[in-house]
Amino acid sequence: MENSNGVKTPHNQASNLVEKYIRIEHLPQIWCAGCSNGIIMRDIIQAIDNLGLNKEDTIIVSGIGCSSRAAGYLDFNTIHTTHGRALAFATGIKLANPKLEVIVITGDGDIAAIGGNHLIHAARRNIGLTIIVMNNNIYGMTGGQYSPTTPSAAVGTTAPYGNIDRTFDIANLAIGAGATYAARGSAYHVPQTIKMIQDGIKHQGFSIIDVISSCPTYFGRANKLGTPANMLKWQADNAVMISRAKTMTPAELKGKFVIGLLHEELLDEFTVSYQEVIRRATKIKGVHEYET
Ligand SMILES: Cc1ncc(C[n+]2csc(CCOP(=O)(O)OP(=O)(O)O)c2C)c(N)n1
Repeated sequence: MENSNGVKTPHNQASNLVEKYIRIEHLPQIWCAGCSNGIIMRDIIQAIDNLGLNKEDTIIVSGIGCSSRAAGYLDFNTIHTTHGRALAFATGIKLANPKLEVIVITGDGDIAAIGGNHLIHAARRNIGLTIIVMNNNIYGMTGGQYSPTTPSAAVGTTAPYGNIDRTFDIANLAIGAGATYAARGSAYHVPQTIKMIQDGIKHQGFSIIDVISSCPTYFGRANKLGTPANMLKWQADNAVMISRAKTMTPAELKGKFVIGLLHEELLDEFTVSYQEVIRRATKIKGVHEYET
């Protein structure tokens, strides 16, 4: 859509994205007023649109949670699975047809608590999936229980006197497990996050983009973080670009979060290696005689 002068306005670009990629019949969505998940969902479809991906070959997989509801709103081939198991379903889809672009949308609880073991093994395999974490530091859907990314000392409904667990850094956890692309964005940093998602989709191997999101209803209210706008301002004020973070001391980085491309390397992708196994297995000469 264009305005009367033939210029594409941001509003019209957004309308185009809605018409192209949103299942209007599933609206209104369930997210609370002020939730950042809608911003991140828009980042995802903008990245897909920029890359010109074919809708039929783009598969969106999600688990369970507020964030995982995105799979229901997006007009691709989508599957809304079970809590924590999105990566198991995504792995099956990618292995069945490696040509598909398989994108997982998940929450911090879904990917790092109940789904934590799937995360480390999918990363270790370097399977070509793109994971986008809407990381709101809390279990939103079930009422604000603390999650693996709830900051130490923050309050949740299951930690009314303050969380005593140390938090997971999801991107670094994935890097440690073998992810070959890891980046961190935030709901506030829209253009940067769109670029990270695009690069993650293009990457040949396991990619994860940890996007800091805000949940004003549970996390914000319990921790007295103010309005949704205050929570976005917190992201703006406390994000540090990776290039700058490298020059800062741990004391200077305390309470901040690092954004940008955190890790990228090229290693054998799992479905490619698996095709090689199939090739060898189909050349069986006898029951115990395999080509080496
Ligand atoms: C096996 C199983 N255990 C627990 C639940 C309940 N449950 C649903 S969503 C959720 C937490 C979601 O948190 P997160 O993944 O961080 O997503 P958010 O809602 O914050 O986006 C839980 C515990 C469930 N549906 N299935």
